[in-house]
Amino acid sequence: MHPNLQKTDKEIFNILKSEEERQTYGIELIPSENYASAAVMEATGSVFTNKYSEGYPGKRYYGGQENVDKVEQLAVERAKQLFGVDHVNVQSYSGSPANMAVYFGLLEYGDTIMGLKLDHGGHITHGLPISFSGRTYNVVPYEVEKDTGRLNMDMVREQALKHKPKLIIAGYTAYPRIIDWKAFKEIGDHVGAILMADIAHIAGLIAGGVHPSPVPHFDVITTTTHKTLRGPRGAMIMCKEQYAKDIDKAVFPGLQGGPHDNTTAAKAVAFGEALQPEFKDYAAQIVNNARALANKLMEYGFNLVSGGTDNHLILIDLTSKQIPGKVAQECLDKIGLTTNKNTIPFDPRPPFDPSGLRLGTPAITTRGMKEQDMQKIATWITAALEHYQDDEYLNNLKNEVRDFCKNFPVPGIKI
Ligand code: DSN
Repeated sequence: MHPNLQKTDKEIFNILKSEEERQTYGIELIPSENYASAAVMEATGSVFTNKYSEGYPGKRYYGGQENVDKVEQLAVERAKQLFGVDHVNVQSYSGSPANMAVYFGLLEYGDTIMGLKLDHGGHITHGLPISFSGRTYNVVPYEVEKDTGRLNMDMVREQALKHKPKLIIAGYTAYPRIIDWKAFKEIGDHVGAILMADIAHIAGLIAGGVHPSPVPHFDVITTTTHKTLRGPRGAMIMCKEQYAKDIDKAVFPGLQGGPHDNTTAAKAVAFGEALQPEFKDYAAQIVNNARALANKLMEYGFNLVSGGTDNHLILIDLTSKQIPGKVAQECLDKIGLTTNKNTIPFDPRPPFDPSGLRLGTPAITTRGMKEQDMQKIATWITAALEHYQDDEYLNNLKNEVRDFCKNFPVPGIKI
């Protein structure tokens, strides 16, 4: 594979081969990652990367758009069909610019926004003080409940009533439970707030019918396209018709220049894949795998934030194991299990060395792993963390993991 790269750029070729090895012989447990299909990668690497197309289909600032227009229209139509929304903008470069576009299009600087705190499971762009969102808007964050690690909608309502935000954000990066969209709608209606759902993590679960959809209740919905949705790196914004013009203007020319047409083509391919009946089975298996992994980890004595999972992700509170998140992540890296250290709600430790470890099942489910394989993964996690200072022991586990991975090919990689 990659014969041209091999000829012209040995350095990048070698690093790429090494990454293909890592992805093939390791177990990918970062909940925001996935393996895009070979078709999605072909579109990403296609000649559409050569084109400029500022504007929207039928209204561009450059010539030669007859194919790009078709690609973008297909991406939009497929996304509409997948999520049942009025309007879609598929040009956002990624999740953060998509969120920024919503604020830029629908708010004035200084308006009040309400999102879940980052260390409670929110996202940087939902109002972290040092991000553009925290510096540009008046942020009144909400939190999860201390005892349960879950959202308590009475607490959310209280915060909204107190501050009357112009925009309320729901949708998270480290929240393992079902989101009650309807309860947000009631709160939004009560205080007159615009509702924005950031479904980046769970878009594939919603498309696959295993998590409720915010579409009937929310005004604007952003999502990345590369997580559970299994497309290329990128994002899109969906909204009710009344916000369509403002959103489109905010994306272009408000924030962006030319869309990445190769990515748009790959988004269209991924949406086409997600419209196939087998995507529903995939989404259901992600959740079944996460539940099986969570149950086994709890059986082995791990504390999970919120006591388990309803979706694709698991947040382990390592406090009782007396091993910090950074050490745990590095230890698992040594045996080929890729995870990420993560804060837990009310974490006394700093974000770069927090008390938690975040795991997820989208990528391993793409490889065809099932519930029985989750038992093995839970056993490896437990054994590795119990022997985190024993390199020989960890090396033996690494070989076991490597052998196991040979049974599960990765889409688009031929070693
Ligand atoms: N970086 C993503 C995640 O890992 O959850 C969120 O943008």
